[in-house]
Amino acid sequence: MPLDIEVPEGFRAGWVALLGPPNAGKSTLLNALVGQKVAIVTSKPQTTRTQVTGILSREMEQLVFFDTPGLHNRGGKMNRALLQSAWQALSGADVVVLVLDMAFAASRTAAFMDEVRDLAEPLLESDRPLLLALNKVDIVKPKDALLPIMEELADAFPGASLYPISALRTEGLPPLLDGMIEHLPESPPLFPPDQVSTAPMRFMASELLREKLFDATRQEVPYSLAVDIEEWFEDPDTGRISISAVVYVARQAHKRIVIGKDGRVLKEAATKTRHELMDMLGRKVHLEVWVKVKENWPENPAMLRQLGLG
Ligand SMILES: Nc1nc2c(ncn2[C@@H]2O[C@H](COP(=O)(O)OP(=O)(O)OP(=O)(O)O)[C@@H](O)[C@H]2O)c(=O)[nH]1
Ligand SMILES: [Mg+2]
Repeated sequence: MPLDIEVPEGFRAGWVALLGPPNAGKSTLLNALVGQKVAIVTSKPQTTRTQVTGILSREMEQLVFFDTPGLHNRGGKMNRALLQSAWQALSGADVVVLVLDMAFAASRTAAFMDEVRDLAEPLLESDRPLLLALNKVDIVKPKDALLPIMEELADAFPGASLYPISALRTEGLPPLLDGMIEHLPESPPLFPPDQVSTAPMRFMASELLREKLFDATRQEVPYSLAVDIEEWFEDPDTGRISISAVVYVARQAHKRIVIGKDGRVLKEAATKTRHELMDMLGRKVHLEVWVKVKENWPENPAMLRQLGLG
């Protein structure tokens, strides 16, 4: 629903879906476009698990971005739920931006093109305006390695515009933004101009803690982690926020890894999360974290629903 406020003639507002393979840099791009952190980023694939929104308000435009879980073809109940959430973003979008990892494309072109061709059909069928964000060009050497790949992409996505960018270094973003804006409908803003995300702080807190633990653990452990905020209390006198979080893991052995020797892994993750939250909220934060084993939760539909993943 557009907001009922006065705006200049010709104001545009709409929804932009950021889609792409795992680890392509979708969340990094979202944060770069919005100008602050609204989505968590790690070096591991399959970090994002839900549709995350970020809002960019400018003088004449408002862009509402959906960041989505990476598109891939691996099984499992949780993975299926993640894929569904990514493809859902397509139906509500005015423009679709397919984010691709050019460093991967340059080093393993055949594997890259196979992955990308699988995405072409549903994207072209959706009939939405499609832009290709060719990400991570900062680490492609030599630069002319990009040219043959760009030709193959232009063949695979007839009609799509190509934008070489570096989300990490915020390079090449203005032309990409202009490309998105071209396809937005004339509309008043959809959200108040000072709002950067639709996600509540509670969700942000759980995501930040998951990001720190995702980074600190290896192999299957990060994928068996989920964070639930059980309590959020704001002291009306002091303004201090007390948060109680539960980290769910799928096995007893994972619990030991997440806690770490003398509790060090968990303590460090909680401390980093607390500091980042205090910066975001401008308040004192007290954070208490528990780790619980929920056997095989990623295959448990009730648990997936409780965590907002089903
Ligand atoms: N060199 C370089 N690295 C980048 C760039 N953009 C993202 N990265 C890195 O790529 C990794 C994955 O970034 P994310 O933003 O989490 O990727 P994603 O597409 O959201 O991944 P999923 O949520 O797992 O699907 C991180 O280590 C980022 O720092 C870029 O432009 N250049
Ligand atoms: Mg992501």
